[in-house]
Amino acid sequence: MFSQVCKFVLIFVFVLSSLTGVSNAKVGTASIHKIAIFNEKASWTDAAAAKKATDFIMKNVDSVSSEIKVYSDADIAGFAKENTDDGNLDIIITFGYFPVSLYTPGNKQKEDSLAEQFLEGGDMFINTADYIFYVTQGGGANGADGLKTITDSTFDMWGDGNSSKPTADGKKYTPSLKPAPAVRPFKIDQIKADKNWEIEVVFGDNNGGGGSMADPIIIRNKEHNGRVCIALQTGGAHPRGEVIHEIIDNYLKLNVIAVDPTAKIAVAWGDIKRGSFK
Ligand SMILES: [Ca+2]
Ligand SMILES: [Ca+2]
Repeated sequence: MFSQVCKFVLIFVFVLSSLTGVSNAKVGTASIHKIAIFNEKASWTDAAAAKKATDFIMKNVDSVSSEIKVYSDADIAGFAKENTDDGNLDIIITFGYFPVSLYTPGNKQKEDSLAEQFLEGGDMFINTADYIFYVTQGGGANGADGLKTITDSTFDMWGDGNSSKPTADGKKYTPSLKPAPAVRPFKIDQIKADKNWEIEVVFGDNNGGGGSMADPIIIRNKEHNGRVCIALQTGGAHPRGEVIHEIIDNYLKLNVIAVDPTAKIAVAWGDIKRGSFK
């Protein structure tokens, strides 16, 4: 009943904002369209643990308007192509191994990889276990340059010995998150120093709030709205599926709206007025 009321309110607000041309970025309408999970290969976790986390996410996530599906390396390229620049927020989840079909190993695709296009279309990567974009076919063939190349930044995640505690937002949104090693964190000062990226939310850091090394965290690009989320980038057994599920359903569901909502609504309303709305 409550969710039905919520849906009604959201539809009402959407219609109202369409009519007035005003959009509230905190109000979402089915904000997440599709989720693709890649667990064919993993690093710093094993196939069985990645499968278990995948099952948990697929069983529990309820804020996706279209579908959640597991993709092979061969097929995930098609997912990325179909869902880039489609006006919806789509998510690719990885377990420390990055698919070859999205990014040719070795960082030769400087700007034109499917991974970078997906991100720059306003979509999102969530990664757990090993360093995001680092390990691929041939082991660490992308290395630390994978993150730099795909995000057009100088970010690194060398944080050996670091550990993470839930922040206030972590306690609020990700109750399954417990203090844990976080040896490949985002570095807060690097994000703040980059004119193109900003910190969206920190669920855990080395200080339990206001720290310098963050994991889990979501960063967002100010221009294209693409998001990168890391969650428990460390080895060993952790509640990876639970925390990712909570980030999606407790945080993203309430705080994220589809890509560039104002422009989209304006275009849609223009189409309605011109009688060309499809
Ligand atoms: Ca999309
Ligand atoms: Ca690039």
